[in-house]
Amino acid sequence: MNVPSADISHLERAADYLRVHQLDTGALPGDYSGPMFLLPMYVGTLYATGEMPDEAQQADMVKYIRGAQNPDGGFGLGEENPSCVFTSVLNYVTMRLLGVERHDEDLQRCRKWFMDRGGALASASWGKFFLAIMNLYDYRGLHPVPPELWLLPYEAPLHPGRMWCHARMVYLPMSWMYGARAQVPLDGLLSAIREEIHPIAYSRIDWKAARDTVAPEDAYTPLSMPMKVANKALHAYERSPLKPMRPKALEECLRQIRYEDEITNYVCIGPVNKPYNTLVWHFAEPGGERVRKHLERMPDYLWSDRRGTRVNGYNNSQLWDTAFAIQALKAAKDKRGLQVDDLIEKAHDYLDHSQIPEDPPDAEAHYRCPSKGGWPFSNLEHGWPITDCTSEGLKCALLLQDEVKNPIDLERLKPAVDLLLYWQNENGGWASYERTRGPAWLEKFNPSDIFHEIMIDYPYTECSSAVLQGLAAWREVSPGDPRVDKAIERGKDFILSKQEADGSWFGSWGVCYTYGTWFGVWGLLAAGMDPSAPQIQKAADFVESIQLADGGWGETIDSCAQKRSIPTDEGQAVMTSWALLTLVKAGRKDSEAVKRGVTFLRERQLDNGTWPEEHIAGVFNKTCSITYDNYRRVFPVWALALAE
Ligand code: LAN
Repeated sequence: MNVPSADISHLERAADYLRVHQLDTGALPGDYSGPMFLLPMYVGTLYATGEMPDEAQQADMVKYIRGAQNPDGGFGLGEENPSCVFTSVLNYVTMRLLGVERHDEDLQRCRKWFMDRGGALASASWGKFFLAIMNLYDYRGLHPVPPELWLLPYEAPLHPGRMWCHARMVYLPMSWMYGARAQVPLDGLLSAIREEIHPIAYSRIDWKAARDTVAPEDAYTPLSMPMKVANKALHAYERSPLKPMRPKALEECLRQIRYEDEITNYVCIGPVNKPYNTLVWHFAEPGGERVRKHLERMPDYLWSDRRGTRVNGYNNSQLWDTAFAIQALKAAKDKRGLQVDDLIEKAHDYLDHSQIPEDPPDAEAHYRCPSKGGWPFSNLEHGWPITDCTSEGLKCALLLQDEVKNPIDLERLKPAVDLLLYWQNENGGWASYERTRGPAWLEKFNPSDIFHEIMIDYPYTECSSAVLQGLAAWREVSPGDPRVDKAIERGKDFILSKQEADGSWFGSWGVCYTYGTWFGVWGLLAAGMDPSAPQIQKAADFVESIQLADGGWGETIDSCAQKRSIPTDEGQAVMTSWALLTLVKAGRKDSEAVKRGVTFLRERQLDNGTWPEEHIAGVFNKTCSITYDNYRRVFPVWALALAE
């Protein structure tokens, strides 16, 4: 082991912070909030079921909403996004449901912002849909979400089973509620809100016209021609009194929902289908056992701190965060002699306990893949395995073989490797949860208005790189499997095909090119490319070219929607770390750029060992920002371990 004598007190402080905050399970807790439509759906669901949180929690939610309001009065899609009608109206409604009076100053500012743009009638379709459930919007003002799609043969490209699982699992309860025209009963408060969010009296609204009104702020993905044509046909179908397949379709939706609920222990795959599935059971079996089970798991999604209470973008991000922490700490131990055996041992426990032991029963009838050996993003109860999470889990398990008391047996890792191989797409890349199941033109039927590329599970640079790294680590301990060799070669070609002309890679799940390029470079190196290869040197040149004057790196969330790197005004610790990780592995450890980056990180560290909260570093579907709170506690450690 190479243990330099240099001062490592800054790394020790960073580790101390993690030590104090590590949970008994070994995981690291962290804020994973940011999308501004989640708390409204949560509160609306509790309001509908008559299970509103206690007063203290309600006040804490109001506190959060007020803090997230943009200076112009509106709310963004995510905390760091510019205002849009969708989340402005939903947060207005939420504050009202939480007991804030309509004359409240913040509410007035919010209302003015969305009224100037046409009120709730100009919201993206996801907002209108939720308002329809809450009886604040008429179902006639929605484009149909036909449950009958679930009865199509799987061969049909439009079968929901071919969609990206997140879109599929959100549109599933939506189809049921649309088909059943489910709505909470109108009460005094809802009647009042109805008149506050629309530009004209509720009874006079032209619902048909409202279907296609979308404020420019909400129309990131305007409806395509084919979608418009399809909507016309679907409306004709809705008008016909005879819908012979509807009862069967609704039954099929319930069957799928039941499966998702039970297999995830009522956690559900994400923060949208969780409240939606709860609502479905509230309407289908009011006061029933399923509603109770759902309500019990609602708080899994909450996050509270001094900024107030809000809803996370997943039930938590613990496996993901813990896997990166393991790799950062192990690097700091190996390269700098940091004493973190206790932390690593506990984190390994979490890893050990969150590997998925079995395939889901009757997987095919529910469009699920095998899961055995995989790792989820959050925890075992959630249980949906993900390509890159599985690979990060595998990497960590291999990394700690000689490190912990009870390393995960290699036999247990074989199914993880099989899963990774199974998930590879024909073009060599890996998508997020499943193989890509539908054609790219399905994106033309994206009805969301506001999210981009949600219809199918696309192969991503990040997921592909993570998997390559896992397979390469596996090959070290278990060489000679031609399936693995071939998968790595094909994966490498996929990553090369995604490199931009300037040497960078676009990041889909982190902001933005610093994230994508880190994965691009590490993926190619794992696949056996030499750091001196022109593609890697070009990537390093790109990274150096976007270093900021203060020695750090930083990109804004707009970089993701606009697909070009847009600098922040100051360096950001997390993005600086990604850049350093890239440069060091590209053979530039001794460069001036790396030295300045290291100084930047060291100077930015807080007394408590972490780094300041800064611009949001996570993103999804090109437009929505999401907080990865632990990134600022983990990535600087990793970068400093390797770069100093
Ligand atoms: C996530 C969270 C984890 C994330 C990573 C594993 C980090 C990534 O590498 C692959 C994609 C994935 C799994 C991911 C996909 C999109 C999610 C699920 C989210 C960003 C968390 C919330 C978001 C979900 C789609 C929000 C609901 C909105 C919809 C448009 C359906």
